[in-house]
Amino acid sequence: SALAGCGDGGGGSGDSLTLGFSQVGAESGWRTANTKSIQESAKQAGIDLKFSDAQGKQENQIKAIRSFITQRVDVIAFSPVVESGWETVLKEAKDADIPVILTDRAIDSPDKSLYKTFIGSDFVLEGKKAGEWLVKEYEGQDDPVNIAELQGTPGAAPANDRKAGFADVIKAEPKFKVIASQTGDFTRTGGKQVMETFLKAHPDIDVLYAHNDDMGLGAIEAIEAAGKKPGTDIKIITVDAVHDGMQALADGKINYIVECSPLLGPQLMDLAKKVNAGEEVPQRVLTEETTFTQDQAQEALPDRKY
Ligand code: GYE
Repeated sequence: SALAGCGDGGGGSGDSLTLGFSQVGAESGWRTANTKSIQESAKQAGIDLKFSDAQGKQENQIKAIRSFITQRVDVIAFSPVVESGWETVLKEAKDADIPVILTDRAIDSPDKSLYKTFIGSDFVLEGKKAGEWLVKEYEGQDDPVNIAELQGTPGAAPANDRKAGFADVIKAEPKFKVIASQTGDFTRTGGKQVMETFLKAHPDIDVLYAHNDDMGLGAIEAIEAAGKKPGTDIKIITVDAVHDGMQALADGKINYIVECSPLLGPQLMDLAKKVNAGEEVPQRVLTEETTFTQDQAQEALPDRKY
């Protein structure tokens, strides 16, 4: 521990770094892969990981962070379930001199001194990529395109940003109409249930835009149960590119996936070591990502790690 100049452990353990990590939960395939990446890379990096699962609740994350402060871990990292409401607890960490790393999701506080760095994807860009595919797909057609949207967890950065990026691109063409938009909470069950109600209320949905693969996969079940063909009768765009999503894309049930990488572990461990050593780190570390069509999914599937 960097704090324990005087007698931490003896026996050679004096150099080890303790990282407290508060995870959102286990809502999706993305999250499961992300947790695995963090746990495995902590082990590989020789970092003592204190892992806490918040089960989708901000109050649990705040409790976990407070307990990390009490335990005097060296570094705190967390993936904020929602964007707002973090100032108080992050000030407590700052006062205790424990550096914080935002992982995967951003917070909306203008006070950038509350954390050392933020590693994760550009969710607005992901939404834009989804919209750009749609614009190309319907190029030269004037008929209205009715879109249903399954949003992620209310107040979460990826839900807010994926919605905004998509809306920003499609607004250029009035034929695109979002006729229904609701949260499916990033889960398969959520996606299925909400899609069932969408289908009852709107028999004329042309396109589904789901903020993650899991909700898209749930929606596919609802579409099939309603006697329609996903990928054909209703075109589907999702975000993440986890294994089951990629399989559905390769099978023709999804039409396009915007990738969002969950493999943040190695970079996170690297950043944790640097901030613990007092080294400068960039305020923002972006993840590199691509997109997949059905053909590209067939090609990429055999080598996917998650
Ligand atoms: O896309 C979704 C998960 O924050 C990027 O959270 C993450 C999102 C991911 O539940 O599947």
